[in-house]
Amino acid sequence: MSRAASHGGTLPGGAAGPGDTRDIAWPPPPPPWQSWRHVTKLDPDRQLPDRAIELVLASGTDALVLGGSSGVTRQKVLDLWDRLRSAGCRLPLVLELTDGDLAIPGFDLYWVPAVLNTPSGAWIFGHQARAMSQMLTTFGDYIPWSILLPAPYVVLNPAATAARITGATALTPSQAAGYGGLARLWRLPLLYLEYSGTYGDPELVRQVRRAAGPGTHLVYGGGIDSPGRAAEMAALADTVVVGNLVYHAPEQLAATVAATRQAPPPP
Ligand code: 1GP
Repeated sequence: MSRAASHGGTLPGGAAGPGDTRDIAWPPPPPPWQSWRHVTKLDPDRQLPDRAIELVLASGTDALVLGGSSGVTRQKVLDLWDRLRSAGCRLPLVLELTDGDLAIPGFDLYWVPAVLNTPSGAWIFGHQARAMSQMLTTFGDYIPWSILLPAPYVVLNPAATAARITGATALTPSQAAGYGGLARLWRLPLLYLEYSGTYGDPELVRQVRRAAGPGTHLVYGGGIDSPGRAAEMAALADTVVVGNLVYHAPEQLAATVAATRQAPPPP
């Protein structure tokens, strides 16, 4: 049995995405996400000028993640995806699957988020189980398991929307390291330290990196708005994510990519 067939063959109806009606093998092989050093996050709920899209695509970033903490709808994702395709995007596209309604076929990879440091179990697995149930009902054998990736978050900026929604609170470096140790214990392939909107504590990232061990891919996001910050976090985390800069000063994104590439990978 071919790889595609073993995972479900072609898409129902042969749809590959907006405007594309060819049959395609589904799912494609997972992209080499472990080698991505710099990822750019685009929020389908935010206005993004054409010029900013051009600068993102020219920046040298390794991949694009489409996602946001609130207001993301299926139509907004499709609209942004269409704009990226129209602009000639050839980068791997990741969709953050925060809701069953966002289960849109055709992305290269899907991050299925959970927030680990929340007092509410609903944000750890409750919403995800409901979304998964919906997907099992809707897509059944067509669920592309090989390109679904768990994205467990530790949310570290109490002022961020994700923290306010989930009740996540600030952590000391040693408290955060506990989540790194749990990631190692549970063999989590990825752990996302999310400071969205503010620059994080390098010492906390260092301690989490050490606790998580080599088997967990550490992602850092938050407040990277200069080459210096990109370099500092890229030396501590396997992947750095840049979001807000695209909306405030997209012409500076390429410099964060260059700094990330020059930084030594974390020990
Ligand atoms: C957001 O981690 C990303 O989910 C990036 O954070 O928007 O602060 O760059 P910023």
